Amino acid sequence: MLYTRGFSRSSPTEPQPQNDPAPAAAAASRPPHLSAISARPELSIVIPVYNEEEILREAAEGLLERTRRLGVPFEVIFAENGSRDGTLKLLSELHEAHPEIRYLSCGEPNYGLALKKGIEMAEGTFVICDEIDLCDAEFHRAAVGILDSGASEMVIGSKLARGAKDDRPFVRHFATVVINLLLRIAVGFKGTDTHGLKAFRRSNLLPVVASCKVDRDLFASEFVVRAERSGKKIVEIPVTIQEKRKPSINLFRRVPNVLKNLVRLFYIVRIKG
Ligand SMILES: Nc1nc2c(ncn2[C@@H]2O[C@H](COP(=O)(O)OP(=O)(O)O)[C@@H](O)[C@H]2O)c(=O)[nH]1
Ligand SMILES: [Mg+2]
Repeated sequence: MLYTRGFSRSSPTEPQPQNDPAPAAAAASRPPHLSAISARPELSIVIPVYNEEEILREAAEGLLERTRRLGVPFEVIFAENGSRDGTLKLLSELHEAHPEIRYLSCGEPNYGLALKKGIEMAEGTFVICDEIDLCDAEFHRAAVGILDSGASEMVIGSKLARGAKDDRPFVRHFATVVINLLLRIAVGFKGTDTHGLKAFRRSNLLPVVASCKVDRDLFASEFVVRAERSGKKIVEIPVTIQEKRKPSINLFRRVPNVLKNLVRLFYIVRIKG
């Protein structure tokens, strides 16, 4: 496993991850009159959403506009569960209005399960996991560049890496520091952040996703830790975090579940192996 912070370049002698042959085959068999959007997407952006009716439309349409500038066929997958507001109705409207938007809805509120199902539904060569209050197009551009160059198999947008700027309230920044420390102690995590922005080549990381056992807040952590432990080349890039609104769930209400799943993760990773 190679763990790098900041941008890195692959050396010519480094083995390059295998290209997923399916998009090339799809492009070759596509009749010339069909637009790129009818081809399999090159990029899938997966965003779990819960009770987000206030910011969803503006964030989604802003994201579409910025992502179109990348000039590659893409899709945005919203993974919803448990919303009690108009999020689901809005998702249906957005899907009707924009061919790039797809969504799923799966039962009770559960961030990890939604993210996992969203990744499994994604069809792009590259998958980016984002959050509706971030939608960080700069990270998308940088991450796809790194993955495409073969320099890394997974790119993490870190709030704690050198050069990152975390403009969230101190208590939330501190919580990220604490959870990172607990992951280091419990499962030997070597990076600086697991929650939030990440990008990877779909075919390469799907088996890792499938092997994850915990859900809710710690699925994302298990995913990154398992990727690390299975020897994937991971690069962290520092991000600037400017949330568009306060978190939808109170930080302190999340603590019991995070601790419970941390103990589970310790057992699964360290004891069961
Ligand atoms: N599907 C789903 N999404 C969630 C859930 N909780 C939070 N999210 C989404 O996860 C992302 C991050 O949530 P946020 O409340 O900002 O928490 P933060 O990660 O601590 O900043 C947002 O896109 C939320 O809509 C949940 O229970 N289910
Ligand atoms: Mg947030």
